[in-house]
Amino acid sequence: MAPSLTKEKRMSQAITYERIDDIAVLIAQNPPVNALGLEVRKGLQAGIERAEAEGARAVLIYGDGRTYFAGADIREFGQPMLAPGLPELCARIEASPLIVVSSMHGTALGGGLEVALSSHYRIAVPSAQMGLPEVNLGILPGAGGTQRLPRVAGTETALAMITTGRPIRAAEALDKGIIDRIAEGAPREIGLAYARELLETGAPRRPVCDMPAPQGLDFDTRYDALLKKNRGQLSPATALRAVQAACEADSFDAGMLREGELFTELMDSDQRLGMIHAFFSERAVSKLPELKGVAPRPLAAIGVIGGGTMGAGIATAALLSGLTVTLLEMTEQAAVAAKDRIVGNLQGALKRGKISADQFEALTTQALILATDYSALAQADLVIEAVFEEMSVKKTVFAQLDAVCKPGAILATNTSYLDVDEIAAVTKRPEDVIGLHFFSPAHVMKLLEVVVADKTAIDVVATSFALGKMLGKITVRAGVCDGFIGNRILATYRSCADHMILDGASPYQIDKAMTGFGFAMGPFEVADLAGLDIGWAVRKRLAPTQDPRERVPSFPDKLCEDGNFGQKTGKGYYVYEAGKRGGTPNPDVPGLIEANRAELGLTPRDFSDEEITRRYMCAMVNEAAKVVGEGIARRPLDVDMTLLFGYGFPRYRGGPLKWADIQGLAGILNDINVYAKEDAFFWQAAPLLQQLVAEGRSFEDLNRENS
Ligand code: T1G
Repeated sequence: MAPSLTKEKRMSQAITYERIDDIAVLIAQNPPVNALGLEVRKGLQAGIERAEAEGARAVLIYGDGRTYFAGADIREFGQPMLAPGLPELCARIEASPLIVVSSMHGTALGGGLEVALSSHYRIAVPSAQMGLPEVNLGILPGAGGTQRLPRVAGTETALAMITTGRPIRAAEALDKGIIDRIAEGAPREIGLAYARELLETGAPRRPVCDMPAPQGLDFDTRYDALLKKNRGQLSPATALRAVQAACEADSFDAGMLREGELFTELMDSDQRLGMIHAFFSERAVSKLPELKGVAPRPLAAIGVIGGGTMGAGIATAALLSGLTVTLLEMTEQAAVAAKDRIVGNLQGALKRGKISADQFEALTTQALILATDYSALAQADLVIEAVFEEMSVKKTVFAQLDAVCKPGAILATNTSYLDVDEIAAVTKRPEDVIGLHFFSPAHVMKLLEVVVADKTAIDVVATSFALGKMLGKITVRAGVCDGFIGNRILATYRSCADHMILDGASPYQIDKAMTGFGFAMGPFEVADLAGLDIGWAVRKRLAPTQDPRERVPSFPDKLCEDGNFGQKTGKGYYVYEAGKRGGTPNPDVPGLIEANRAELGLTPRDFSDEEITRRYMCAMVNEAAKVVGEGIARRPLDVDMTLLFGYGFPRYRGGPLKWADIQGLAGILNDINVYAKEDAFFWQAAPLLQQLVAEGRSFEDLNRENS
């Protein structure tokens, strides 16, 4: 007998109600990701109440479009939560006398999985993913996830999912008892079939809140380990305390109360502000108003010139994204060495399960082509030059490319500092020239700076952003200046660190202070990793045009003159022993510093970690404000994403300019003016910073005005 269908009715703007025989169906329609905003919550609550009032025997909840609920509506954060709140809605769903079934597809995340866990039965399509990623937003699951998930999946599984935020696939969720069934088909059909079966078999309601409290474990040890592992990010360790409450509280409701307290604590934290800013900024950074409606040029086959670490990394990233790569080297031997590097990178991807053995075979034998003659690049859609960082070498390469590449091919340079306009000028097609600044290792680091030169055509910019998306990069638009966005700001906060050393601090104290701030590595550990010879080459290049008022230490050069380039030579600011992680302070360094101070007649003084951090961050913010003020970066969020994805800036602080807003710009400007009394040349306050303080505005205001 055909099911009888009651005419559908919208319970709210985002939820549609249907009745199919004994089953009330609640369909979420809140694109793009069915976020659990107010209208969705109201609609679900009204739908449950209507189903009960109209004598339905079961309720099916599913999402239209690409996914089941992907969580609370993050845009509502920071505003007063309007009723029904998510915790109350989940309690209402769970308490319903009817059987409630959730049918999941796409990404059931955060509040979405919490709604499913408050349902009595859960079914999913095989490709569905589910998780509680709230810690990645600086918060924790606040609608019962920390209380219900450990009850259905056990404490260990719940802790792993909640403190990492990592989603799992349906098969694992079934194995862990998080869902009851996997079925092929559309969420509506599999959901209806499952609900009918449950009714026909007289399946009972199964509120998770009635399940026994989960098994406890040594939470204190885990808490400390989480704090250490997350370098000061609070949400994972705090979320652990909420799961602990699920195990130790006298009742489910008492556990929910504790979850709510901890949730509010994190919601009111600066870290939540930083991480939400990062969430929306990493999505906004590649959306440029000027690219609206601009069609990218075709992109199927690219060329890479230079097969060193950088070139090999770029080629690897391109191969992994499905592009054909012709790698040009000067000699057969160099080309073979480059291939070995690329094959090594791809073997890593194979080991991590990112590609299959067949894909590995195809990439290394078909998609990658080696060449030693420029003519091999004649048909490439885009060529990326990654040769030695020397202007004359770059110009020679671009003159050759100009001669051989087809009309419409994009000629890109991977320079880290050099003037892209000057490079473009050696070609007859400067409109086709652009900077594509990758970060080492290029197949791992997420950041790509697209450096737009004066004559670069807009569709070349659009194609570069399309390439960034293909490669899975966070792509940031930068203007031309020495070091573009990231390296220019790096040079400034590194100088600030060197100045503090001349005045009494030590490289090791500075590294400790900045790892305490949340960086994975301090500036001197990073310098040793990147190679001290790179900074040395930059200092030599800039020395002829240096302003005599600039404080320039000599100890870094002395270190290099002695052949100490960091990890690659086993010695730099630290000494590295083979097979050992990290280094130990190089005993020669203090002597070099003392000699430099004596040379300059400087008497060292003590620095606290707080002062070191404050000066370091003020230098970073001040230079970043100049970069935005000059239009090298379009918006402050462009700088924040550059530092997050290219320079290890702690995500939970949102980026240097978000940090500055949270700290208060007036205080930062005041400190800069105080420091300027010691060194008026270095500490010249950025005009934009002065303007924002004078107008009582913030960097966030600029983000809003320019998005
Ligand atoms: N709220 C509001 N907007 C959202 C959103 C959300 N939860 N998720 C995505 N968007 C927007 C996003 O900004 C973008 O907008 C568009 O949707 C497409 O997203 C109590 C409080 C779901 C895996 O953390 O991880 O529940 O840029 O580009 O790559 O415990 O979005 O087009 O204008 O990312 O396919 C927990 C966050 C919330 C999931 C899809 N949930 N979202 O990825 O598309 S906290 C999350 C994602 C919570 C409760 C707590 C991803 C995605 P625009 P997109 P995608």
